[in-house]
Amino acid sequence: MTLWIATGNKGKLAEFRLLLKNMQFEIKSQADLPLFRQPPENGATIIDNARIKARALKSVVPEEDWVVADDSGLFVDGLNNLPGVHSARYAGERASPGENNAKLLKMMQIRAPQTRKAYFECSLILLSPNKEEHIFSGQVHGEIAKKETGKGGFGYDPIFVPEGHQKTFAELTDGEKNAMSHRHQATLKMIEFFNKN
Ligand code: ITT
Repeated sequence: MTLWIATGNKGKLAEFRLLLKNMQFEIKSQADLPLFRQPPENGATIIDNARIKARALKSVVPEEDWVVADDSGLFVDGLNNLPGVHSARYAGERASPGENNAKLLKMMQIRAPQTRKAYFECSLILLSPNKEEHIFSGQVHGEIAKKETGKGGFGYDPIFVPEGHQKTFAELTDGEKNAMSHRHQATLKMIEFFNKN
């Protein structure tokens, strides 16, 4: 069996490979299809966006294959839950992770909210060979750091300190982040689904 991961984000893909390493299926990603272009992610929620990505990839892979798409975001209490569904493009359409992090830290300075609480949420849309849809979600809670720290991970990892820790996700090892991440929580539910079916 083959599971396609509908992501162009190398950080996410690396995490999925680690999280799914004990599963029996072959893993492929849209990077194996150089001509594939992701459609615009214009959904109102992260579930909508995951569905857009999963359906687009499903339409071009062999019919007997499974597809999973991840849409995720960072929801910051003191910023009315922004960047949320806009996490990838918070500082503009082609913003780099550094630019998104800088904008978020700046917004925290300007708004000076009483709390720095935030959470990452990940929603997975899994499509079976006959396009049945299964949804799995996971969250990890924590706080926004005062500055960027650490070189590991990707995206907002240098400014997110998970609850009960003093280090940002980017300062933890891949294994440490994976053990508690939103993506891990959602992927565990997907693994449970595969093991039951
Ligand atoms: P794909 O759509 O191709 O999967 P993407 O990077 O555009 O890749 P999203 O649309 O899901 O992914 O956007 C999520 C944003 O949140 C993006 O900027 C990520 O870098 C960030 N993000 C998601 N999960 C993260 C994590 O585990 N650590 C840090 N940042 C994360």
